[in-house]
Amino acid sequence: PASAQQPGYAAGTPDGPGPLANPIVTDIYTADPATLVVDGTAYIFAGRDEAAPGQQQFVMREWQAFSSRSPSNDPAAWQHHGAVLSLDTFAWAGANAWASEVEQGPDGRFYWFVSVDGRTDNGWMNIGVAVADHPLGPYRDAIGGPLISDSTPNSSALNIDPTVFVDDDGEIYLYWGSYWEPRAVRLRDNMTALDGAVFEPAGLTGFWEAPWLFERDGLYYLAYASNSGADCVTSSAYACVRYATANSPAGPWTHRGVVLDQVSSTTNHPAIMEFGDRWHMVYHTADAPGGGNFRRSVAVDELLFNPDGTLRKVVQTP
Ligand code: FUB
Repeated sequence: PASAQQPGYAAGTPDGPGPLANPIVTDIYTADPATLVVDGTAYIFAGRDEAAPGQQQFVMREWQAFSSRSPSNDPAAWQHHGAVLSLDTFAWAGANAWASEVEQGPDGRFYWFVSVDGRTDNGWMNIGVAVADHPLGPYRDAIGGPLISDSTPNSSALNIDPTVFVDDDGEIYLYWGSYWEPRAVRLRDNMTALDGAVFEPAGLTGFWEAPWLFERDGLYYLAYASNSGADCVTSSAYACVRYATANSPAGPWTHRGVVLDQVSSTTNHPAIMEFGDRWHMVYHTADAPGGGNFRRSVAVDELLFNPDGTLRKVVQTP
């Protein structure tokens, strides 16, 4: 039962999830969370869904930031910093402030990798990079154009959903992709240039989109949205989160199963964070009042590991 798995996780009540629980933000709609922990502060960076009620398309123009020194699914645990990055930062971008991730580079600065449309239609997504001296900005365009685009050799069918990981040995990896085409490449120390060729990581069974790469006790994990398999979804319109493990951030990966079931929104998008002695799964749902597939809201739940390093399935706190 959830209360046994997650003792005291929700700060809403001493007995577990209470009225002050997911989604963590309800005054605006937020999606595609990314997490970062710096100097004892947890950050969530998320896109903002601005579709009107009933509008069946993404309307996303900016990214919002939240911080906490005691992260949980209690909305009161999170300070809201507003829009700290928008399409305006990228002079070459036209629309679609889709999924993103902030990672601290070897130079100590913060690099925000974003999915954006280079034009004003929905067909040409790119990965851009912004940089700042502080997680909350101010950010500026680090390149002046896309890091990854359709013209990047061997790029994905849809170049979205970047996840960046700086390993202890200094090697840096970027994973991204959608439409069943995961892609990976090493980055140079400056975080803004490719170091070698784009490759297709092996072993990511059922990959759809939304990769999240992290490491724990020398084992590498890649969580990702999948829209296939009876263990995953009731229909391919929805997605669960599967995960795979590897002995190297380059793979090859071994699929380990589903860590987060289908959620109430069609899209699913994981971010995973260690804070203190707890790990957290951050994702989005359609659960907020007035919510929907294009009016999503960020949720937080505890992520638990088995003694052998495999992941227990996340219990979704309503
Ligand atoms: O929010 C727009 C797109 O939907 C994201 O880039 C995907 O991960 C999915 O959540």
